[in-house]
Amino acid sequence: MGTSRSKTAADAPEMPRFARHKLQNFINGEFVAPKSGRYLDDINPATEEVIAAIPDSDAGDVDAAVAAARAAFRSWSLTPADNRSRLLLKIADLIEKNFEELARLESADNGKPISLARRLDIPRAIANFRFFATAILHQASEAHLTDSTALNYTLRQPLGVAGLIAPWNLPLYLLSWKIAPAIAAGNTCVAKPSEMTPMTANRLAELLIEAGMPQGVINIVHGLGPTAGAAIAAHRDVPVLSFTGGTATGAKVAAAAAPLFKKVSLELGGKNPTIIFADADLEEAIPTSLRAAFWNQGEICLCGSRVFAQRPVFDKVVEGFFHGAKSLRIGDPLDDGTQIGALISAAHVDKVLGYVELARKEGGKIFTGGHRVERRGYFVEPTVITGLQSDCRVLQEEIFGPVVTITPFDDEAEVIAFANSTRYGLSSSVWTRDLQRAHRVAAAIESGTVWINCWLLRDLRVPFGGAKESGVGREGGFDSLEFFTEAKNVCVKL
Ligand code: TXE
Repeated sequence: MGTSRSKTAADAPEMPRFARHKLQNFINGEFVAPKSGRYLDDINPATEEVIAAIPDSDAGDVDAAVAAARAAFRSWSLTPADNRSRLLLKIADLIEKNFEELARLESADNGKPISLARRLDIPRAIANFRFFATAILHQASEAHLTDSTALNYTLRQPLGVAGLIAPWNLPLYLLSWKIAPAIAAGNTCVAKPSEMTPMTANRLAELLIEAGMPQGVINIVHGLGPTAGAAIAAHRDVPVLSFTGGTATGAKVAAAAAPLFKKVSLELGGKNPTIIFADADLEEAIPTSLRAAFWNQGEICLCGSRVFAQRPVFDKVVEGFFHGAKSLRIGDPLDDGTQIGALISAAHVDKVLGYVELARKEGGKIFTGGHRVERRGYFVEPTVITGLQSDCRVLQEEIFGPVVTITPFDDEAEVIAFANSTRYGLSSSVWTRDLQRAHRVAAAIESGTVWINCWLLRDLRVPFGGAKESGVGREGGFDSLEFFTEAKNVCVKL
């Protein structure tokens, strides 16, 4: 066992190299070993200990999973919506029943504070299954009457085997965001969690058996992106792909999918602006923007990592961030009171601290933070940087860690230009009491989501996705169900 991977600590040679859990792929309703017999280490980022061995799957394992999903497709796609709905609701109930265990697994695997796993990750996984279980009971299809000559109606049919590739930052939250609509719509699927965070996906597989999910409808293959992930993306019998991850990886997935004309949804990176106008309610704007910067150690694609504060309130905002960041409690993710946990890997710590170093070189002032925490595990202090120009690399590239920049602006036109200056366009927050300005700025910002006087208020019915290099396509609500189905027009001559 044990080829190491990027999450492995190069600086922890004394760690015991054993695995407490040996995970297997979940194919056709059974747990099976990878064909190669090879396994990877799964590391707890807060302790640097190996907590599991996971299959190092390759194209052969993906072939087996796709074959199982294909075999299950006809029967599942013909299963009445009401029956599919009941099974999804059962899965949601089982996640709820095992809530605390799943929250602990997520925290140990990802390094996130358990309080966050309890508040965000696991509730959202439950909500995803419940939402799509009930959404399919309320779908209507369109009809178009061509004068008195023909009636057209639209059939929305599932596509077959969906390939679902998820990242490590919100493991069960994002995996279930893909699995639930895919199977609710009548597809079967092959899902790959990130190799960094396989634990809750593995537990989900056990719960699928308990729920009585028919064999082959949901298959879970573990392994690395360039092998297992790439095999899913390029598989001829996978006509639809939903991917969440980095922009560079998204480009590879899109390239693999293009020659086969797959339907593709890509949710990619972000460099999201938080815009605080001078008339904003700072009592609300500062703590919420602080949360937007540092929740999940800044490892959420929707994090507001570029704060722009209008000049009259700039000092107040910087002061608020300074005190707020310093007061965040860094510690054992499994402690109830911890607010900042560990980053995902040693390599990611290096990447994040590399950007802090770059900020210094670019002329920035590290107001607070900027260091690795002196303790075992991949902990980095919440970091607040000022003094950088909007076009420098630190304000242009996704850092994906507990690092926020604060930049002053003079007027609306200037801040809109700052906000739109990156290649990303995922989300943004605008803080102002002026309603007309709020609507104006919302319309002018190039991003898939604009939050006015709030952050991360998510209604699962709304379209979700990115503009520019933050993604392609929209998911959420009926957008997800449309994505996971193909529209067919039936024209009947009258
Ligand atoms: O993600 P990857 P990584 C950003 C963030 C981070 C960077 C890289 O900036 O620092 O991306 O993170 C699978 N074909 N985000 O390397 O590689 C992989 O196994 C098919 C933003 O961890 O994008 C995993 O399951 N699949 C983000 C998934 O893709 C491949 C969340 C995501 O991994 C593959 C995470 C390939 N060639 C990181 N290569 C967000 N938008 O939420 C990898 N994978």
